[in-house]
Amino acid sequence: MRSVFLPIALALSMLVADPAHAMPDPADGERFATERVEVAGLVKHPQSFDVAALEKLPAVTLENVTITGHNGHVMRRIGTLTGVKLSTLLDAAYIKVREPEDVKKMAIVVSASDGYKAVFSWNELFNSPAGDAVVLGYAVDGKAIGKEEGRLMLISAHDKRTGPRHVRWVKRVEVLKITD
Ligand SMILES: Nc1nc2c(c(=O)[nH]1)N[C@H]1C(S)=C(S)[C@@H](COP(=O)(O)O)O[C@H]1N2
Ligand SMILES: [Mo]
Repeated sequence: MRSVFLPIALALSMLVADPAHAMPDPADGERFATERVEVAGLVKHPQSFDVAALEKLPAVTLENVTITGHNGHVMRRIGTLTGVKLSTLLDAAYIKVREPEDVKKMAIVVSASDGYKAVFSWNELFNSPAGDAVVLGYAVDGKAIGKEEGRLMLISAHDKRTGPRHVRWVKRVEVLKITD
């Protein structure tokens, strides 16, 4: 008996520990899919970009991206993700910098339409190799991303665990300056 129930109990406890691990069901896709991303906060040109506008910016393609959960297990493998570096998007909106000291205190918050959020720092995006792999994607394997996680999805491919900063249904990118 134990040999049957132990694996089931373990599997259930993992689900309870992180319910967000499962791919969303199609109804969530209908509710949360986004067509455009708004770039806001400390930028000179706040604006929103739909897929067509994003396609006009310099594109990058990440290859063989693995989505791993917070405890390291592989959840999914993506052949290619095509999109725009988050730094390129922020350059298009032009971050407001009054003095060089400002950027050290800047945080970039990527929010999804279901309330999910991931945070980056200015130095991480613009002054570290990690930033080269932070991509707002609009195509997976050369095809538009479906409603179940698109149409806009962000990945930080050089993270040790890529799940936590894999953001489905991206809606907003906001530049903040941390003040104390
Ligand atoms: N918008 C949104 N993105 C999200 C989540 C979420 O709940 N909402 N869950 C995250 C978590 S906890 C993980 S581990 C990965 C899971 O990626 P997958 O659904 O591609 O396996 O997505 C992340 N992205
Ligand atoms: Mo997760």
